[in-house]
Amino acid sequence: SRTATVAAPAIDDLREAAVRVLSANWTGTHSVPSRTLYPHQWSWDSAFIAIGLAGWAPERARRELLTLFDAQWRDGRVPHIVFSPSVPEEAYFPGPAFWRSHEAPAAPRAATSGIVQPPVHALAAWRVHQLAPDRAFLREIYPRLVAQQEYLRTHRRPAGDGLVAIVHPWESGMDNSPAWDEPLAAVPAEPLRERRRDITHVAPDERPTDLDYQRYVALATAYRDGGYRDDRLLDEHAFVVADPLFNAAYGAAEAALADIAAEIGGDPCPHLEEAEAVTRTMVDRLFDPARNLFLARDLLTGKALPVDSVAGLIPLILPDLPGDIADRLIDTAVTRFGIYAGLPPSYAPGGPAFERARYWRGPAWVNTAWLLWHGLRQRRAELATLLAESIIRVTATSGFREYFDPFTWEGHGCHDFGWSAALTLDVLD
Ligand code: 2M8
Repeated sequence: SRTATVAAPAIDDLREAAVRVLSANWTGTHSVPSRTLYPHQWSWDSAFIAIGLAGWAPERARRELLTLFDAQWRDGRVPHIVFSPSVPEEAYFPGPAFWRSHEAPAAPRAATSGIVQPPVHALAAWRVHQLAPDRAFLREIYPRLVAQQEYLRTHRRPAGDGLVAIVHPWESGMDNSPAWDEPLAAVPAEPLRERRRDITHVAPDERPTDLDYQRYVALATAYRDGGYRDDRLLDEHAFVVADPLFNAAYGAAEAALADIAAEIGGDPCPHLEEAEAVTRTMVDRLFDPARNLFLARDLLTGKALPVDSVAGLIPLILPDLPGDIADRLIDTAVTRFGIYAGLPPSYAPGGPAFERARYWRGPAWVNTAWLLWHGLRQRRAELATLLAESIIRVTATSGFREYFDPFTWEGHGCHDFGWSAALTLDVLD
């Protein structure tokens, strides 16, 4: 069995410890990623956390997703943060006073940010249903998931080439990935007027730099001051990028929506067609046959961003990915991301930007390992099992930390981190 390398009592302890973390992070309506560093609701964290809740608290799993979608904007966008009114402004920067969502016509009642994160929610909703079947839940969430995709399809394809664009590194979920170094260098940095809160919780050398933050804030300010509109992105915005992880999530969401539609008596065909179309476009536009990896593309310059990011392996979650491309990605995962030895690092070791403890510039993360596991299950079951074992061994060794040294497994970032606990539970069961 895939848990054979860890003694049975340790597995029970790990399961209990994961449940304790998720219970402590549950607020009554949703979960926080971390009580210290991230005290609000985050979009893709909630999707991963719902997966981990489904096995033992399915009502919470469904509530987690429904609470997030209660803050969906009228244009379909699902904000990357939903702010809790009970948490003081000073607890997180940039908070609700920065984003000023209420000034945007399409915004919901709750205060939110105005940007998005990878759309892994349809995948999560389907997995929640598989673990704890509930068609009424699927019927409730399906139209909201469709609207989320519709927003991306109609507002976020500025180049007209079928690729969905992100307008901020925060939208990728991999904030300071080396893949964003080149496009970010073109963004004018402005002095920060606010104090960063993140580095009061975590060592500065495990986080993005001040210069990164200056650019993050400048970009978010520009998008906000343009009313969070997407109609002139290529002419007016300074960061417009097609990311393989984001686009793979978008395509996998269509495949999951096909499953959901079939389950509730809807029509899966348009979703299947869209999933196939996205996959084809990604293979044409983002696959680099020399690196055997998908690369992000800067849509302002048209240039591919030649960086070995784990994001480039995530298209393995696309069910229609051609077998030869999948084989080449798996070869890269084994040879350059070392998945026989442990969890894939966020950025391949040996690259010039590699830093083993700095956030998305090298450390291994449980969510990207889980996505890879998910993508490998149908294709290479033995490798998927190995990854599941690695997730279990790393969190059993170092706890539910936010990220890990890819070689020593030493934990970094915050403690009691939601998706590390949730996704460990998922691979344990
Ligand atoms: C990190 O991002 C936030 C901004 O959204 C931050 O640095 O404050 C990322 O790791 C992101 O992927 C994650 O969703 C978020 C909360 O865990 O933290």
